[in-house]
Amino acid sequence: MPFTIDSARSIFPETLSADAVPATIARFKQLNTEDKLALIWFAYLEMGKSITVAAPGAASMVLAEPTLNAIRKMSPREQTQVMCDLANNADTPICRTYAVWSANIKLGFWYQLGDWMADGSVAPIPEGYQLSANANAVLQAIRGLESGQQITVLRNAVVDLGFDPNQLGGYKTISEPVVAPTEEAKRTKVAIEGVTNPTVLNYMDNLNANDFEVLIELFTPDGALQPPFQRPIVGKESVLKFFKEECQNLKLIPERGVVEPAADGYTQIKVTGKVQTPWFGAGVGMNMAWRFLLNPENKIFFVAIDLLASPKELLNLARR
Ligand code: ECH
Ligand code: GLY
Ligand code: GLY
Ligand code: GLY
Repeated sequence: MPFTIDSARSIFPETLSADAVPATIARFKQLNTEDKLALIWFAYLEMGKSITVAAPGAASMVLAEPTLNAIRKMSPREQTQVMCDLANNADTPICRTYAVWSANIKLGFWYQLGDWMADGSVAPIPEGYQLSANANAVLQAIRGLESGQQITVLRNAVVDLGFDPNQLGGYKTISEPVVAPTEEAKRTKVAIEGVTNPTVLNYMDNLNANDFEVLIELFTPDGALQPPFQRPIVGKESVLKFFKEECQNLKLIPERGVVEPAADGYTQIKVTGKVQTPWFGAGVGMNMAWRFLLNPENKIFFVAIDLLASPKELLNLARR
C-alpha cells in the first residue's frame, strides 16, 4: 500500500487551516477559573448580537435534564461551584456525567444554563466582573476572528470542560438518538466546479441526507476521517459512530475542487466550500476544505476536514 494514514494527512500541504482557533483555545486554558467562565459569558453575549443560536433539540435536552434540574435546585453558591468545577476539569459526579456527553448535549446544557443565568434562576457572572488583562487579551483575540472561527472556539472550549473522559478507563458516550435519513424525494444534490468523482459527490449528498449507513460504505475498512483540529478517526466502525454522534443535520455546500492522480492508482481530491451547523444555520458559513485520498477502487482511504484560515483559502486549490 503506497499510503499510510500518517502520510495521507499531508496531501495538499498548501492548505492553510485556521491556526488561530487552537492558539486561542491554548490561551483560554491558561486562564483562571472565574476568568474562563466570565470570558465565555462575554464572548457568547457579544456573538449573540450578530448571530442567532438555535435552541437545542428536545432529544438532547432530555438527556441533560436531570443534571440541569439538580443544578437549578442548588443554592447560588453551589451553582457557581458546579460551573467552576466544570471549568476546572474537576473530578466530581457532575463533571463525570458531563464527560461522557456528546458535544451537542454539552452545548445544549450550557445553552440552558446561559438562559437561566440571564433570567436570574441560576447564579450569574457577578455584575461588573472585571476580566484580568490576560482574559481581556483572549476576548480581544476572539473578537478578531470570523464568525465560523468564533463558534469553533466556543464549541471546543465547551467540549473540553468537565472531567477528562480519557481518565474514565472505558466509557460509552451519551448522545442524541440518530434521526432517520432524509427521504429520497426531499434530497438535494451538490454540484462541485471541477469535480465529477461520484465518491466525493455521494459523500456530500449522503452526509447532507443524514444517510450514515450508505455514507460509511464509501470508506475502505481501514479508512479514516480527520475532523478539524483533531487526530484521524480510524476504521469504519469508529467513523460511523462519529457520524451518528456528531454529524447530524449538517449542511455541506461545496463549491469547487481539483482532482489529481496520486501514487499507485490512488486519487487525491481537494474541495473547498461552506459548512453550516444546525446551531447557527445559514447565519454562519464556515469556510472549509475537504482533502480526500481515494484508493484505486474509488473508496475513501482518508479524508481530512479543515476549517480554513480565511475566505481567500476557498480559492487555494494548489497541489503542492
Ligand atoms: C455561558 C457562560 C458560562 C460558560 C459557558 C456558557 C455557554 C456557552 C454556549 C456556547 C454555545 C456554542 C455553540 C457552538 C456551536 C458550534 C458548532 C460548530 C460546528 C462545526 C461543524 C463542522 C462540521 C464538519 C464536518 C464535515 C464533514 O464532512 C465530516 C464531519 C464533520 C455563556 C453560559 C460554556 C451555550 C452552540 C463549530 C465544521 C463538514 C467533521 C463534523
Ligand atoms: N439546535 C442544534 C442542535 O441541537 O444540534
Ligand atoms: N466568512 C464567513 C465567516 O465569517 O465565517
Ligand atoms: N460537529 C457537528 C456539530 O456540532 O454540529
